[in-house]
Amino acid sequence: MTVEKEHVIVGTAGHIDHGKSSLVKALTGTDPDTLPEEKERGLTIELGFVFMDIPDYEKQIVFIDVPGHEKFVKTMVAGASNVDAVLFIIAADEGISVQTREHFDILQLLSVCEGIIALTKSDLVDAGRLETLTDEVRAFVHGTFLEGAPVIPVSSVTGAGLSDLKAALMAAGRRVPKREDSGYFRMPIDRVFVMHGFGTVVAGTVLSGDINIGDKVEILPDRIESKVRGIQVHKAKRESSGLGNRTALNLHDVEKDRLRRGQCAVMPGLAAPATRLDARLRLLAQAPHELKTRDRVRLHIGTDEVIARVVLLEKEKLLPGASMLVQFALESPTTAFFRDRFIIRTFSPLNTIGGGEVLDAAPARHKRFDEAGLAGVRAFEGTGEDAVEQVARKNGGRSMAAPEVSRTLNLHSGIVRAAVEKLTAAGRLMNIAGEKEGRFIAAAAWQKLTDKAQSAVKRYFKDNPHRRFMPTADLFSQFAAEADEVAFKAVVEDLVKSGVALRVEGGLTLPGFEAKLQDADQKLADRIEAIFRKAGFEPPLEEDVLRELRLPLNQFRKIMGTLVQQGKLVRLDPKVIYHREAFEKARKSILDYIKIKNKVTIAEAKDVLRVSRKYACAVLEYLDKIQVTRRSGDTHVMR
Ligand SMILES: Nc1nc2c(ncn2[C@@H]2O[C@H](COP(=O)(O)OP(=O)(O)O)[C@@H](O)[C@H]2O)c(=O)[nH]1
Ligand SMILES: [Mg+2]
Repeated sequence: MTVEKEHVIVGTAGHIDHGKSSLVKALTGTDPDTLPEEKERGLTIELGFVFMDIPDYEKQIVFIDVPGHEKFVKTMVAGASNVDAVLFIIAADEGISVQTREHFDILQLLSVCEGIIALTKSDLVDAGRLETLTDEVRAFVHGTFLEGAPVIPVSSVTGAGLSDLKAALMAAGRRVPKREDSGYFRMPIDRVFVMHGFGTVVAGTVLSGDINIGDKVEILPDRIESKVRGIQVHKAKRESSGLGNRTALNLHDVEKDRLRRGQCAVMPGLAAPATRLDARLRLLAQAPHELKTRDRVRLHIGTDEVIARVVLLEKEKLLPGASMLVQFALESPTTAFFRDRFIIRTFSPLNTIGGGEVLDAAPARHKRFDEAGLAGVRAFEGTGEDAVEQVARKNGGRSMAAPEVSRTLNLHSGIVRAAVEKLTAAGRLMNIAGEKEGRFIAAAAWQKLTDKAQSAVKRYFKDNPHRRFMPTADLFSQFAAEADEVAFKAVVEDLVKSGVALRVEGGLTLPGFEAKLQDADQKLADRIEAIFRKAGFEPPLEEDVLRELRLPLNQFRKIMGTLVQQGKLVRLDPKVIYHREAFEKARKSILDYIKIKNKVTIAEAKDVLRVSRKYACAVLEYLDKIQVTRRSGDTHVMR
């Protein structure tokens, strides 16, 4: 396998006709404008991708050349959304122009933090003009990420300044930090094409994880499942590709017309399509007007563009220059992750007016101005730990493990594990399944569940004083919607440990609680008990007792159930019920027999108890069931 040089993705930016594409060509020898229409009109329409070969350089510079025309800002944003650095271009003759400003706003909103400024067409102006423009540009970028960036006059026509620019690009490339890797494959798609003999291809920059030939991928938000048939990096075939690399994937069995820029190729199951986004939105100071709730905007995220309504969560209006927590209600789904950057534009005129950071890509609908809800959204702005805790809180009583949180936040599992450890130590998460499995729920959810379980158990015995215990399944059914089994078991464990409830066979009871029947029922119960006591090892069928007592079926069942729950009667199988005393006597006789003979058969049990086969079977099988004995071929032996 060839080891790729680490890619440094450099996006061009700047006003139309300022010489962006010409400069990329002058630097690399390759024209980024490849479409016939682009050549004819001398205008960049599509993103152009050009690799710059510098043999002795340890990294691989890749240019994404963007269109400068105002009609194609959308394409520019798709190109700029994942760059490592910008080559910011201003023509020496024209100076700072409309899209110079707009592109610069976009770069800042997308949090690009490395760049170089090239003053192009230096051959058209004199030294004095270059000097004044340099001052102007320095003032323009003052206080931004480009404040200390080199400003280099160049000419693509004469070649002046190109070697300085190349040196500056290499230095900037070295400064670009390695991208943080969540480890989960994700690549926003910026190009889709069909290659002869290769099939349908999607291309983009890998933002996290690795991809190998044969891997399954999912195309979001459309949930198209496919498999990687081939991989190309830098126009060469590869077995795999990874973080930061410009990558083309040949997809198995997907028609081109189901694919488009804006989709995202991910590890299958990594995320659900996003239909709402919680975010911090900042409005540019020069935005032409304030934003009101329910305003419609174009949201550009990753390489995608969707239409959304903004719900302002904190105040009635968002003023230019201010920021606020918002929820975007998307008119069509997109793909988004925690901490993704985005920009928003208005419809007409088409203007970039703001941008920000995604906090929650799968939020519930929020009530506006609701402090409790807002605190949850804000948690995603805090430390990584706050975000991890908030993911657990959102999950309520459904327990999670670190890898699930790691996928939800698209953060490396190591980071999440460390956060979980700290949060557990601080009592903000409850570890509920021991160290090994490491499942947890938020402490607040834990409190809610244990409180609810306590009152549910108490209420059960208040409502059902004739019951000796509450079946665990009855309790669980009350939690089915809000807790999973792991959390529920931990809650029950806690009830028992804290002495609120006692564990008995089949369920829970309260300490000191005794099942009671009402007087009339109690008299009947005594009669029934007497019938079974007297019957010894050969008790009657239930229906015979029922017939004898002439009771309504419901009442009879309730009394029988209570007698069984109270332990006065023992149900050996659906048909055979022994009085407790008879059962204990039978048990002793059988066990005494086994002690001498080491085993007992049904025929032997018949003789020992002097009963028919039916009863002998029932006794032996019940002893197996309660794990006093076990079956071994035709015999039963001690366990
Ligand atoms: N004199 C001169 N003309 C240039 C230079 N760079 C580009 N141009 C011209 O400016 C026009 C626009 O260039 P282009 O690279 O397409 O600009 P883009 O829209 O920013 O990509 C073309 O006619 C180029 O020939 C330069 O350094 N000197
Ligand atoms: Mg161009």
